[in-house]
Amino acid sequence: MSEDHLQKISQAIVELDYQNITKIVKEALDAGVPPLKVVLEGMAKGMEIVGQKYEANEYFLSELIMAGEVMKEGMKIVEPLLKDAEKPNLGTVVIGTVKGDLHDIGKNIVATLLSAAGFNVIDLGVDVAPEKFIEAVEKYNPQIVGMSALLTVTMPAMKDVIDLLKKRSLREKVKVIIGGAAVTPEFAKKIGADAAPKDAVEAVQVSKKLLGLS
Ligand code: B12
Repeated sequence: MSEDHLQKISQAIVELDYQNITKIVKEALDAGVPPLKVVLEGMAKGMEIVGQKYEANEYFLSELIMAGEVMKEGMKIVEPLLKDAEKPNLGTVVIGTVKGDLHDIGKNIVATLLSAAGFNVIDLGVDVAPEKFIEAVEKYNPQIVGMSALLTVTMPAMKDVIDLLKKRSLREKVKVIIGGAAVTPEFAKKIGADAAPKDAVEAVQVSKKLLGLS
């Protein structure tokens, strides 16, 4: 039953069904499908298929843009449900998508779940220059810096941020987590990040672990 709803959601993203995504997501939630499942096994799954279609030249840039809009529309319904009123204070996370990269759907989900878990999340947005990450670390004194990159060409910008943190003697003060479709634990190790959680759920678990909270 839950599978049918998730399949419908994923299909709505793939078919770029902006008109009906709200209704389809609401139906799933009303039927008791957990909000997190709606995001990760419904909408994110659909985005994966859209990416494959783009790679196969079945979809083009306009479809990528539309799919992003459909997912954002669906997120509007789910996001409030992921955020809890009563939360512990686990620390501060500064997060952003690195310079040159405009993908923010995954980063936003990570930010939402970290916030729902009790972290104070400072979201710097997209196309964030290394210097901006440093300024935010100096201003907000976070325990964790999170970086997102979806393009292989923008992944090196993550190393630029880590190098700049080292140069400013800030690296020891923060844990660094990175993510995005092409990011691997090996890459994280190579550039000197602390971890590369594969999705938003793991991002929360790993963040707590890095701070000795679980
Ligand atoms: C939607 C989309 C777009 C939208 C983005 C809209 C938006 N507001 O984000 C638009 C249309 C703008 C776009 C543009 C482009 N895109 Co695009 N896009 C995608 C697509 C289809 C889906 C991405 C997505 O949202 N996935 C859903 C989310 C939920 O998943 P996610 O981002 O991976 O996030 C999860 C994890 O990775 C992780 N995570 C993510 N960030 C972080 C951060 C931290 C700290 C942690 C811990 C975890 C974490 O947790 C998330 C949630 O579980 C992907 C295909 C794909 N399979 O990834 C291509 C894709 C990323 N795009 C691609 C390309 C080539 C482009 C363009 C260059 C196209 C062009 N010719 O112009 C431009 C580049 C623009 C730019 N400068 O950034 C390629 C990249 C190839 C590569 N390896 O470099 C992909 C892989 C498509 C493909 N198969 O070829 N794109």
